[in-house]
Amino acid sequence: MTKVKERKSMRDEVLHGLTGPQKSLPSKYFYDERGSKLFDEITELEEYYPTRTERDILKQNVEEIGCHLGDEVILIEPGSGSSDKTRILLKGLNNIAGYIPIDISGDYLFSVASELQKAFPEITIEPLQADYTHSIDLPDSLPEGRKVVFFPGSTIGNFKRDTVDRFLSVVADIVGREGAFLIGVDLKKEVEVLLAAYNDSKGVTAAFNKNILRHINRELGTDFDPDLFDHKAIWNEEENRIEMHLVCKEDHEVEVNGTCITFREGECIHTENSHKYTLEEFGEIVSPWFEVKKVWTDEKDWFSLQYLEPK
Ligand code: AVJ
Repeated sequence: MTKVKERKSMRDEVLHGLTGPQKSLPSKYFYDERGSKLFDEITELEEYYPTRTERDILKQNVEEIGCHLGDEVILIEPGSGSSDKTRILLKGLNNIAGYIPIDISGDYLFSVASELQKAFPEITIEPLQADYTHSIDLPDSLPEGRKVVFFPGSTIGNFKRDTVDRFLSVVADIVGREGAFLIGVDLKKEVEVLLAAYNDSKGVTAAFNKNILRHINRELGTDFDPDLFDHKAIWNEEENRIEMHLVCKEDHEVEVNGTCITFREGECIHTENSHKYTLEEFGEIVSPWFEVKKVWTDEKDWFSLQYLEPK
């Protein structure tokens, strides 16, 4: 039942994206099983600084982070995936009473949650399968405590401005007046560093980018040839973001659910945005809902972990 609904919406989104004046595909479709593995590989690349930098910031400041979070914390993580960075908090702090990982991919979510429950028997772990971009309905049976949303990875950088605003208001809503928001935000830096992070020398990011076509082929029965496209990552100066595109290498056509899509040589499919902020810009963006109370960064100021409280 759900599967049919998901398929239909993927087909609609793909068709919508490929029939506009600038072809595009939603970046969430990078992440099938192979895509998630390729992303894990990206996080281990020398050029891809965000993951290791954020992990170091968490490790080096875990005690201070704990002081800001308070006494009895219910940690809520939208898009929890492997809960990798969260383990640093669960291990390093003794004030976490509950952990609610939220993810769209149920099987993975429940297996990670049961593994975590074994590793941290004193913490109440209640996984929630949901698409957090729409809204978040927390279970009624939550343990008592201060609700803190944890959103690492600078995933907020992938959202368009209206989605950022919607997400911030959802977070403000679920944490309530007494809650808090702990978020990882990638910062502006030299363009060369940014470009290398999204166009690595081993070609892992290129494979990751092209995988979106393989994923769509498998789900929708289409016949995209990933070899007819090149990976491209650019810095868009006006929009303050890295953009990933797939550049068509020769004229061809692909049928999507009865609609023929024409590709011209040199034409691009826009597959991802990754916005980079200054601390000032980010503070401005969250200001209708949150006040930035504390910022931790690395010594190069490449990445930030920010502690926010509702206004
Ligand atoms: C995990 C979505 C934040 O934008 O840096 C990595 C995804 N794309 N390399 C990012 C990604 C290309 C990543 N996010």
